[in-house]
Amino acid sequence: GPTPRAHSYTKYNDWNTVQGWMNTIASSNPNLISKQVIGNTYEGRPMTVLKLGKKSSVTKNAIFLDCGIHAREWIAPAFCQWFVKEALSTYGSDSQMTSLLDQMDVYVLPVFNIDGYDYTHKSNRMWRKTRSRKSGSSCIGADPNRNWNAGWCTIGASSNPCSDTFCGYSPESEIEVKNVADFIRRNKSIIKAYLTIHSYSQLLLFPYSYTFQLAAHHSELLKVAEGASAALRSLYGTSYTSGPGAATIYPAAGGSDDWAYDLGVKYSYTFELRDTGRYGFLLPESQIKPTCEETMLAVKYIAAYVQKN
Ligand code: ING
Ligand code: ZN
Repeated sequence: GPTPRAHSYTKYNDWNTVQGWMNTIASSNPNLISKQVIGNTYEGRPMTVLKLGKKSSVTKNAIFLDCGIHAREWIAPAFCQWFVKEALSTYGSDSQMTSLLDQMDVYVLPVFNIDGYDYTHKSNRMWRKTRSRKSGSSCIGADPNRNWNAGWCTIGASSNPCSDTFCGYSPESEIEVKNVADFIRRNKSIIKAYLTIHSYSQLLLFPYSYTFQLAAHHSELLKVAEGASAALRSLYGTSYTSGPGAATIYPAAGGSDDWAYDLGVKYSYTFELRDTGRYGFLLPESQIKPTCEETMLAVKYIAAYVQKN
């Protein structure tokens, strides 16, 4: 195949470059990283999860982190790559990261919607959905954040295959969603937190989005979100709003955080990273570093809380 471009943590790497980076980083850090393919995308690309953590003889609890459910939200995969780099480079020197990876594993899926991400690099920068096809419709793809079995397609989602928020033909009709849902179901006894990275709007959301009812753990989820947002703000003053999805952004059924929460993963959060609309999805590469640095503080805050609870 073609030679991958050089990987950079301060650039928006295309899929081939991310894939090459995963191979390199995993083989250079065998003591802290292992790779596993959890299935293939609709177009046949391997969905590779990086498991970060010190090897242990006892079963470790874990955090699941995914980025890039939506194809055009390029800062999200950039954050997952940054997280992996920071985890490796600060393990052994940063006491919090060391203790986190000693006690827990972090499963990182750097690009969830790989087919869509590839399409945004090659054909249409503003594509959001998957790239699945079905005979009978000329429209392509479903919204992978409307396709989970959580109030599926009841509110804030469309049953029109041509819509950008098409919920799909059934829950988990999108193979990428099915692959991740299967992985989380298989590991549900150990997964204590589910974190999913989107952009943009500077929000830290938690269940529910499919209903205005408050989650059973609403107060605790809000307290942790506010602590995480304060940690994030401490670096550059970037302001985040925290709250349940339905009331904070808009009601929307079939989202991954609601699904994970209803499965029993209590600490379930959706990040909407920078900015608030000046650049939107087209966040300049010059903002990758500050965005990732500040977001690390919020993710580490949540991880530390989960670790001690
Ligand atoms: N926002 C999310 C979306 O899928 C969201 C908001 C979060 C909806 C959680 C449902 C559940 O529309 C972006 N920017 O994608
Ligand atoms: Zn999104």
